[in-house]
Amino acid sequence: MRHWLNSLLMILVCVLGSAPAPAEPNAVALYGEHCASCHGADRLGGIGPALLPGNLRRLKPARAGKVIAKGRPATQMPAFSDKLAEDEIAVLADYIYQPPAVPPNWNAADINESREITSVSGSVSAPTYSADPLNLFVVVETGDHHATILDGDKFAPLARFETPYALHGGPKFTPDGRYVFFMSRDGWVMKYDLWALAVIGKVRAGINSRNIAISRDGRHLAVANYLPHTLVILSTRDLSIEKIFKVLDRRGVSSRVSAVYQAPQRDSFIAALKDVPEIWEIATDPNAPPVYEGLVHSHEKGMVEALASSSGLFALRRIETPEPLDDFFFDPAYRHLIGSARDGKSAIVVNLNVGRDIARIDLPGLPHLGSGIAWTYQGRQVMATPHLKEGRLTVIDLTDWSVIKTIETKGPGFFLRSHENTHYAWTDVFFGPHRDLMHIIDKRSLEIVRTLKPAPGKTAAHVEFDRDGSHAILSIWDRDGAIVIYDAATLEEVKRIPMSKPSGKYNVWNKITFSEGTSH
Ligand code: DHE
Repeated sequence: MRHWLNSLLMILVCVLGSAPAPAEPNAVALYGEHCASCHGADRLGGIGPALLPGNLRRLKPARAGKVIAKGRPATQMPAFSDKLAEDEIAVLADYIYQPPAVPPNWNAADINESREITSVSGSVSAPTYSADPLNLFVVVETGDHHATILDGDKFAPLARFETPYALHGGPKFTPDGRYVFFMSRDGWVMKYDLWALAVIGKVRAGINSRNIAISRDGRHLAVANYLPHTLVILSTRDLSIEKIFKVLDRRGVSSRVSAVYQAPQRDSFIAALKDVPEIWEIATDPNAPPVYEGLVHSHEKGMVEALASSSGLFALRRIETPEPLDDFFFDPAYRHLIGSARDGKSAIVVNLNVGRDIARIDLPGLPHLGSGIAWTYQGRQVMATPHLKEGRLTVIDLTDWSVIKTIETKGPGFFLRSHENTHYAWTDVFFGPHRDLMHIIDKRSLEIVRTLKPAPGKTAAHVEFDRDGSHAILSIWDRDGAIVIYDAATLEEVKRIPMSKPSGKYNVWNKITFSEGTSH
């Protein structure tokens, strides 16, 4: 009997073992059939965003599966749950986080081919509305990838238009305040005419980009890229390429560019490099004096070149630092910068004139120096920075780099804002259970004097003042969000306008005059 049963079991094991296994869904084929038409056969993006690991860093893999299944409301991303089985969705969600077999490139030909320009100089000779063109706000709404132009006196929208997907960083304005440039994380740069209230054109300058900076004279726009490792300079006139820097340090090591900034007093761009211990300064003055670099190792040519030098427009000066530095704060004279050290616990002060580091400041809790602002406190110039990992604001004396006060907050913050004409600085509590709070700090006492809760349960973030500093505008960071306008002196709410996740807002006057209370 036992023998008979064993034989039966053997037969069953053989039959089951030889049954064909269900076919594994093929990610490449599924991608080609369902995704490539919008996101590009090479995953570099098309109507939809690029689907590469670097571009997806802010989307958790578990969430990616949900987006494929359910789509994204208010975008062109449809739901696939009726077309694809669960395992097919899982395979696709995994596939888009795999690096492509060949690292994608984006060269001058790709940039040129992407360029679309409708009109170079704009179609009007004066603003087409009666509002003060220098007191407009540009509000970036990342909820549905639009921007709103707001009259800064009446707080009434003048125009609303579609932007490239996932804008990041502040838009940059020409010195006369007429044109504004936006950048998306997928590398698209868009030019908009604030007089005609019309899009002028766009170009894709990279695959995964960080931010843009405009030169002091408003002629050149620098684009910082993670992918490829380039810093691209465009003409602001027609978005054509002026120069592409392949980013290699003196030893020939390639690097991503974390960010690029305008240094107005120096007439230059300053770039933070992510992977190498160098800061780059690029002249935007056509008469810039020569920069001698000494012996330079040329990785590409495999040799040492003697006394490399450059002068004039786009001359490159390299400042070596003890370690790669990120996320810069500049003092108001642009003589020094403070950059975050790798350990997330300290910052390094670099004197840009002499070209070397001069101090290290203990700043535990990952300071967000890019959001730092400066003002005068008891006759001294100070700056304050929020921290991304700890609930505090640190106030630093800009004359001796000492920490003069730590202000405890209800949680880690992201942005900090003020204006020359107000005694208050506004800082959010971006992360954690208190993300719906906004602290108001008196710049004279360095104390929190009021805490607002504009929309319970919803993140309150990013404040910008109007031209004369009499009003502060705050964002309710939600798809079903709003901007809330406050009287900057009484701290009372004046108006609320519904918007779709208004991530940041930017006042033309404060930007073009480099107001000390705002980002530049
Ligand atoms: Fe930003 C500005 C870097 C995540 C919203 N952010 C900047 C700038 C840099 C930077 C270098 C300055 C650029 C400029 O204005 O020219 N940001 C980084 C990061 O390294 C970080 C931490 C990780 C990353 O994913 O890149 C990061 N940033 C975010 C977000 O998650 C935010 C909150 C939402 C989003 O839209 O991505 C965000 N960053 C912003 C905003 C600004 C910004 C709104 C412009 C601030 C300003 O007032 O000028």
